[in-house]
Amino acid sequence: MYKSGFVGLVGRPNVGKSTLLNALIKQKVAIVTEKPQTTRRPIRGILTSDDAQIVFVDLPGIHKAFNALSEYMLEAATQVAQGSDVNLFIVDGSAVPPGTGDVYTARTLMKTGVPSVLVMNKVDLVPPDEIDERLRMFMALGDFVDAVPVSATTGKNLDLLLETVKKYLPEGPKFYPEDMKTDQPVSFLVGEVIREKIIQLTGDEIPYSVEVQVDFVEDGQDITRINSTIFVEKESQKPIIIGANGRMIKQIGTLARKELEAFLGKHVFLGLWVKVKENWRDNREALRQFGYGVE
Ligand SMILES: Nc1nc2c(ncn2[C@@H]2O[C@H](COP(=O)(O)OP(=O)(O)O)[C@@H](O)[C@H]2O)c(=O)[nH]1
Ligand SMILES: [Mg+2]
Repeated sequence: MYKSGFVGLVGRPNVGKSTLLNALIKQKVAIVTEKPQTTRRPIRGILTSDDAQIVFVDLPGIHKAFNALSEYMLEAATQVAQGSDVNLFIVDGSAVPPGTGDVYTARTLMKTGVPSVLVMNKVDLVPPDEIDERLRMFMALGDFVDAVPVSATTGKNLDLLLETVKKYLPEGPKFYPEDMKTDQPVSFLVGEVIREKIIQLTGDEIPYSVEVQVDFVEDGQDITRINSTIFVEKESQKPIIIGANGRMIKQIGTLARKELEAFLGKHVFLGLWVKVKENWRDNREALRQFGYGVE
């Protein structure tokens, strides 16, 4: 019997959802940073094996909304969780006791009625003799069908997690070709890689204010030409992205280009531009233009 289905990765920001997705798929399909709320849209990663095709959906972290963008993020996460076949409730095992963010997320998950598996991530940071007790603390937050302690960074128990997920998947066909690991278009991945470098290289104020739009990806014989625009919210943020003598934007461009060259297997010419879109995170029209499906 072949099984298939959609599995939501649900949890508060920064518990390691995107890291876990990349580890399960064995390819970077979602960007990872030390800062919370990096993932803004659902990202699908596809894992095909002899007995199942699992479509993992990395979701924005569940947290209270504070602007139009975070309203979109919360709504997208909740909607996907409602439509999944199985949800993974991902928590950070190194952060106990569970916080209000975990409680709120667990409650949101329980309301979906979809079977939820507790996944306690970052066990590489947990003393072995405390694992069971911490699992119990998180189990108490809801009615979970199973619990698996894992480490997305060391790979511990990821096989066990896959076996557990398969138990709860329905019988079904392959939805995607076997060799497909994500259904995101290349241009989306390009924008995300650039955004990741900006988040990693700039200070506290910038990461959340940045949106990256890819203007074109032109695939030539030996070189891929990419033009991309970085949007910030205020004029005063432009010089931070550009840096003294253009050093910051150069560094962003170099790191992004190297990663994209490795991914595409080709030379990349990357043109970056910086523009201001006033207060875009609270501007529904701007959000729509940027492709966030806000009503
Ligand atoms: N020690 C440890 N760190 C992890 C693990 N998984 C993720 N992280 C780190 O936690 C941070 C947040 O990860 P990310 O995947 O972006 O979290 P997300 O916001 O839930 O998607 C990053 O700095 C990761 O490197 C893990 O299993 N062990
Ligand atoms: Mg993420």
